[in-house]
Amino acid sequence: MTSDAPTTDNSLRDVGATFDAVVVGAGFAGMYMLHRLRGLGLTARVYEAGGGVGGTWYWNRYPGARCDIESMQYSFSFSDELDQQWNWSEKYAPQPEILAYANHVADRFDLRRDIRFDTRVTAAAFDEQAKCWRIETDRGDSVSARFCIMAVGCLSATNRPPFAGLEDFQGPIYHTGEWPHEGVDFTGLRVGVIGTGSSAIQSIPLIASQAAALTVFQRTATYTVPAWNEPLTPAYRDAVKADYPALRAKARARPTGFYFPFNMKPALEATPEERERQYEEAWQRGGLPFLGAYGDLLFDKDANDTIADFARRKIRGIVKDPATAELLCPDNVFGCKRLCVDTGYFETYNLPHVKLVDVSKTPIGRFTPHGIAVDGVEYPLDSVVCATGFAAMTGSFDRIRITGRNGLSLADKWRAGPRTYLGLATAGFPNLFTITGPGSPSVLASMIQAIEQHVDWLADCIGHLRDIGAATIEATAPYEDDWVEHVNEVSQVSLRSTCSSWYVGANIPGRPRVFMPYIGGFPIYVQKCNEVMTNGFEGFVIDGATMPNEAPRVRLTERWRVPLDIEVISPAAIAARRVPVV
Ligand code: N01
Repeated sequence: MTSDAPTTDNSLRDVGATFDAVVVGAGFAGMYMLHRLRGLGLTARVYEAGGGVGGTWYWNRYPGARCDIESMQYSFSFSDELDQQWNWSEKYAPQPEILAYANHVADRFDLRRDIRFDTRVTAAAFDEQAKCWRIETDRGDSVSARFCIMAVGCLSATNRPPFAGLEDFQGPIYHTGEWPHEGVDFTGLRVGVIGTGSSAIQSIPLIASQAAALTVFQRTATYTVPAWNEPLTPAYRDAVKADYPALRAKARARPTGFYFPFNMKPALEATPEERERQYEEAWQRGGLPFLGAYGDLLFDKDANDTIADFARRKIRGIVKDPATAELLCPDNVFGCKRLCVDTGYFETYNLPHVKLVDVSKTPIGRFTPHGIAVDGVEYPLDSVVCATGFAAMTGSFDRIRITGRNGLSLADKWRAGPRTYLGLATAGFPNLFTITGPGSPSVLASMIQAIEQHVDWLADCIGHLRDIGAATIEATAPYEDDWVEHVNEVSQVSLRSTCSSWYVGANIPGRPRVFMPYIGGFPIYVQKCNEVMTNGFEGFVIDGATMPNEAPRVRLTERWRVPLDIEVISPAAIAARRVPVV
């Protein structure tokens, strides 16, 4: 392996340099991957399109942006010292604090010297003769690397619908996922927000608190549960830190990769009174765990109807104008689209200057110079916020020209939907890895835990290849086909596969409809990854080894070998594939 990494200076370009690995992206995935590659003694270069680390948390600076997994769990778990030293201020940390954490990690582990910022990878092509990747950037870098590791994020490529007349609009148009760093002051302005997903739901109450008038354009009403966010007391933090490893272990044993109390009892076995009490208690605890009120909510439509009905009654109880309340009541499966977590979202529609416009039947017609026209009515606006989401899971790959063996382009291979083995690799693309790629739990788990598990597995894999002197590793088509089929099959037993969400690519016209993340549950997935490794990377072909492919030494992956939490994932639940996933 090479050791000729050039010195880093963001003004310098890498031309003709060779690295052991190139990592694309310096979000949490790219940062941790770099740390682990260094631990193996390898040379690595990270290219990052943004001006700093943090990925999602670098770009999504819209008002109200915060995590919706409790802060004490929404963080790296690989360093006890890091866990002990960092103090989260709130139950759900705001974006600036999560970004500060990412920067702290970058400093603490001295990551920046191997990261080139403001540099977007434009092309990556596998050189079959040299058995390496040739990688190019928009700043003129042209390098070679044995491994090319895509840490490009699942929700990074913004979706900007091509509304007619966009160029006519005289005011600014923002996207929540590419928010101006200097912030936006909406004071006294007439603001339009398009979309009612998580980003809109977090930002709308804060935009409404500044704007003179706010018009929300809603295509699909959204279920959202109150966060009940609050400051974290030192006593609470100390209590968690006193046994942090135990909390981390409990989280790993959960289908979601984060811990919260879960009730496995089926909703339909409870009496209506019991259900009401249970839902009310869960609502008062708030957040994503609301979906853990019963074990069958995402598997049985009748059970789901009971929680959906409860949520609609909550909306009608909060929103004073009955017509607006009805428009805000979703009629789809509860939790089918990603559940949202809010602070004062529905209450915002009681403000006299906030208006809801239904664009479900009559879509947005066009932007005019001074507003947006729907169904012949013009809504006057000074600025517009597109909270229109992302080309999820595969959009970030589409932005890079990726070419594997025999000139096969990844875009062509994935045209009918992404195809991967374990969400980690794809046949025809040796030594190309995808951190939290499609086909892995990724967005259905706590992202940072999902990232860490992938990175640890990849580090062990790369370490093993070095140990046996191998040149390449590549997923094989039959194993990939089986995995793709399994991902698809498991998704069918969940009600989640039934609606037009970004999980299936249906938020953007023309994308293939495929359930992209793996919904079988985090621990079951981890077990599969570990088995593949201990069986000598079953399903992969390893080429050029100078030593036998003996059972790999499991180094980092060991910490993911936790016993399944049988309280939550009972054998019966697995048999019925009733894996509760929030
Ligand atoms: O995007 P979305 P997001 N005309 O796709 C609407 C994570 N996240 O940025 O539902 C009119 O959810 C679209 O309508 P429809 C989280 O995983 C987490 O809000 O497609 N409307 C929808 O209402 C989340 O799920 C946090 O019919 C159009 C909205 O725009 C994911 O990121 C915070 C339209 C897009 O909602 C994405 O969330 C934020 C059109 N042409 C995000 N096109 C946390 O709390 C789209 N829409 C951690």
